[in-house]
Amino acid sequence: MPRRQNLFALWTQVGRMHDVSRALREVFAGVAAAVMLLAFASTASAANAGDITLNGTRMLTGEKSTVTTTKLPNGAKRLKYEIGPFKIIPGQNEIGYTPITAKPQVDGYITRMRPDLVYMNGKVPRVDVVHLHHGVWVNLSRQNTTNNLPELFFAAGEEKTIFQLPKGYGYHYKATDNWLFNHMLHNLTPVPTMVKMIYEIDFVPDSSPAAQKMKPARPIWMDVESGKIYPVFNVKKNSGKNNLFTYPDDDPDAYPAGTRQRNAWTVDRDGVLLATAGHLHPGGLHTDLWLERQGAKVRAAKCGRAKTAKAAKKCRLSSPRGRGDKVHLFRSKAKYFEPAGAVSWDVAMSATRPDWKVALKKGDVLTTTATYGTKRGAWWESMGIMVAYMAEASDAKGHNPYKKRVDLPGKPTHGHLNENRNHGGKKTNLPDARKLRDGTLNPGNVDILGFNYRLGDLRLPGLGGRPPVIKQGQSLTFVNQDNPQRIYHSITSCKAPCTKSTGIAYPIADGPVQFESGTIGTDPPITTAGANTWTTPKNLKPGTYTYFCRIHPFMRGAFRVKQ
Ligand SMILES: [Cu+2]
Repeated sequence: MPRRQNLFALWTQVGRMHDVSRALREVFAGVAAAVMLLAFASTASAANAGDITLNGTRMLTGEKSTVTTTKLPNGAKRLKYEIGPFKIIPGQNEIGYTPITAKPQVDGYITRMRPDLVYMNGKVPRVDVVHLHHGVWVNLSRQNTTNNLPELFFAAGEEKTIFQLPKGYGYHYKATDNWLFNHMLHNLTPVPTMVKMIYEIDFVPDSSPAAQKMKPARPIWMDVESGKIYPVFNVKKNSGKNNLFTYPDDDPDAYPAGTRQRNAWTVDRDGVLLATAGHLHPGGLHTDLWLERQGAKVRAAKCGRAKTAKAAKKCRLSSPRGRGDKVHLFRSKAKYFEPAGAVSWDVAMSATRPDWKVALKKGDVLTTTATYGTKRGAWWESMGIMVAYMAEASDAKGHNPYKKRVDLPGKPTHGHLNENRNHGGKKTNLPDARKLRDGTLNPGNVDILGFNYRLGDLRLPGLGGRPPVIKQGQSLTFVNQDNPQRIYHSITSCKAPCTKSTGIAYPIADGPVQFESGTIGTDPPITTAGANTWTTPKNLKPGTYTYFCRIHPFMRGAFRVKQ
């Protein structure tokens, strides 16, 4: 398809425009994205067997998708659909797009969505084997309220948040809408596999009596990197204040001068926020939603007249929280089931309770932030998203958040998931690189080929397994020779000896000296560094440095710097 190639060429150019200002590049990226999504829109309805991806050739999806129906007491039906299957090749870690053809045949309201990822036999893959980096449900027939992308109305990462609207509200769906699934599925092993995406929706058809009482809600997509195709940011170890890093507040370069404040949205008309839940990556602690209203003032807690200490506490707890015209609406908290703490995907995000409802006025400004803990490690390519839903002012009553506290604790949307059981961190036979004899002296390049670092790979025998040595002030250049297979790697510092078993909580980017290559690969440049090589910093002090691959965490290596 020539059209796709052109599109791809455009995309590639966008990635290579290093000499053009970042702002301009983003404009180009936005245009490329819009063009691409429009192209998909025109083909989506015709495609039963969707095999459209960014690269055109990678992810084959099948023709059949089954649906199961369960009747719910309130007149809704619980429908289960499949997207895929997806063939994911070893080490795959790319963004793909697939038309969603398995969806309701009639118009109606969606009141709840639950995602899952399964093998062909229905079993849920272990998260340390096949990993759902993200899946986003896109309605190409509408536009996002908060940015120039098509309407994003549901998303799932490995935390698999279940989304539910308060009773009486639904996302109004039209059978003629074209849906697209934007996914990043990650195969952490060198073995190809097949998976399907499952999504379960509670659906009230327009023809049912229950639909007469339903009111529509629209998605408000809040994202700290709103509008970007790959909306990620990096969190460095020990960054922020007291090992807490909040994006964008703690990153002065988050939104360079002349660019848009991506985490903000100016409310376009009066309405009521109905629900919200956050999306984070490992290391993330919470996402927050804030409101600013010109001329408004957070009502101060006047608890001095309370008769008892208990009454005073109750008074304080019911008072709105914020300062001046900025009030806190909700904190979506990451509840980690992970025994090692906030370092893995073994987590559930909290969502608002049904009575949360918040009245908004036209001209209000909503903002979102994402907070990560930085004591344990760096968190490269992190996300901070809050998906909210809003009803028209005529269809709902909401609380005034300046007068009444609305940011009460939410509820995790699910418990511990079985697929998150392999935490890693156990003893292995890998050698401690600090005790190994010197390897090759000043080799210049270190190839990465076939999931091995060819010099200094802790899993290799002989010379290949010994750390290559450079002199202080010199550097090593890693070359990804797996790039032609579209397999990408990273060189990410990890605390020595970095030899424990691989799992969802190990290894992490916890090297005392931080270095990070980014995802080295050339294509597509949206999710990679756009370069095939990476050179170590020249200012490293003498010592043995251990590292791993973020994409394939079983890959471990070391190099040595000498005086
Ligand atoms: Cu790798």
